[in-house]
Amino acid sequence: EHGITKPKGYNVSFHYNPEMEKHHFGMTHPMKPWRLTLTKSLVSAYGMNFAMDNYTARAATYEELTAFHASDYVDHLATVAPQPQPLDVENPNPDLKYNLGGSDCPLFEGLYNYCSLSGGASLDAARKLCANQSDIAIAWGGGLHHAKKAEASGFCYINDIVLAILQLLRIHARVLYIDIDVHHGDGVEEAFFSTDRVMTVSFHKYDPLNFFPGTGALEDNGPKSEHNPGAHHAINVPLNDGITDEQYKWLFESIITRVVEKFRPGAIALQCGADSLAGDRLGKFNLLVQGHSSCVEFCKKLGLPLILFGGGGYTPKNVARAWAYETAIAIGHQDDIPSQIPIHTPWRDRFKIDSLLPTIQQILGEPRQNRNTQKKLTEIVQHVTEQLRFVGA
Ligand code: V1S
Ligand code: CA
Ligand code: ZN
Repeated sequence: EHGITKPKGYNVSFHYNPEMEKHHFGMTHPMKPWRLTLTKSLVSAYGMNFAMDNYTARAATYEELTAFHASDYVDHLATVAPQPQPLDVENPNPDLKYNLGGSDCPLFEGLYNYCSLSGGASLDAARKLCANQSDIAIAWGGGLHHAKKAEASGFCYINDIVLAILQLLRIHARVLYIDIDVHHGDGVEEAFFSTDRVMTVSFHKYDPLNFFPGTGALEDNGPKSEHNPGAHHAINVPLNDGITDEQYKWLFESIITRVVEKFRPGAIALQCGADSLAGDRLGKFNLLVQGHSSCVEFCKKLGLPLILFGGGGYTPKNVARAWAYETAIAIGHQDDIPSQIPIHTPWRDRFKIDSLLPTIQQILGEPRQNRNTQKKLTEIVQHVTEQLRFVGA
């Protein structure tokens, strides 16, 4: 009936827990965990599950979370009350210390469960790669790149990416982290600031005073403090509104080709934040699913063990399109899935447009003004090339 069968010669695993969608950040909050359900329903409607190993992700344990996070922070996360604590001048509310309870990182029912499920999915994915049981492992519930060792930030409480990379480092001498979320991957960058075993590359909108988190300038390549092996191992690609598929693909491929050549990673961790797509509620790029997913396709072709994480993405129907199409790329079926969203897809009405790959006109009507000049993009590639002179043997 459907033509989707297991790819020969390599394995893809899909790590997901339907419990994640039951958590709510609040009505006005842009992060909607049910986008994961929408993604999963599209993946299943296309029959993609027949071509991968599907796992119900477990929750990460306390010990696993504290492999990166401070135990006092994890202890606090495990006990926080969704209601604001009464004001006590003698004992200041510890929520503030950990940046919890504000509008970006609210306290909600089941928060600790949500965090450990996201961490568990990414850890399971990393372990499948380490055990050589998967060539590509997918964890769309992960990708929460802003979380710090002892602090929540930008909708992220537990940095599942750092936890996963720590696993990969048990097997691989060097791991390459790439981040195509519209925001700077600051938490992952900072976690590996002092090692030359992880190189981080983030593509993001950069406008320090007006766009979160405000870090990630071209010149920020890791602290150049005395004998820091991590110096030059952070690469930042600051962009402006309106970047197109053609420009993004060119930049991505130019930079990643050079990085892989010099750094020679043993595995790649790719954060696929879908807020870099056109029509996102927070992001303002002009990327289509085609351009976004070309990054996944390019990484797959490098032939290294690959882990795919989710991340941002605030227009759920477009998030589901991108992550479903990127799942198709992982299993090698992107060219033989119908371009029309299957009629039996649950929540099909949510997609509005019945194409899996809508045009920019269908999404936005008029594309956003592109504020990225080719001159600036060429300068970025030039800067990266110069940075890479300090990297590798
Ligand atoms: N941009 C943006 C944005 N929008 C919100 C927000 C809006 C409505 C709410 F009810 C709650 C929050 N917060 C922000 C950003 C954080 C963006 C995080 C992106 C996460 C990721 O995609 O990279 C990975 C999952 N926060 C801010 O801009 C901070 C403020 C400075 C302004 C907004 N207010 C609400 C908080 C402080
Ligand atoms: Ca990014
Ligand atoms: Zn984002």
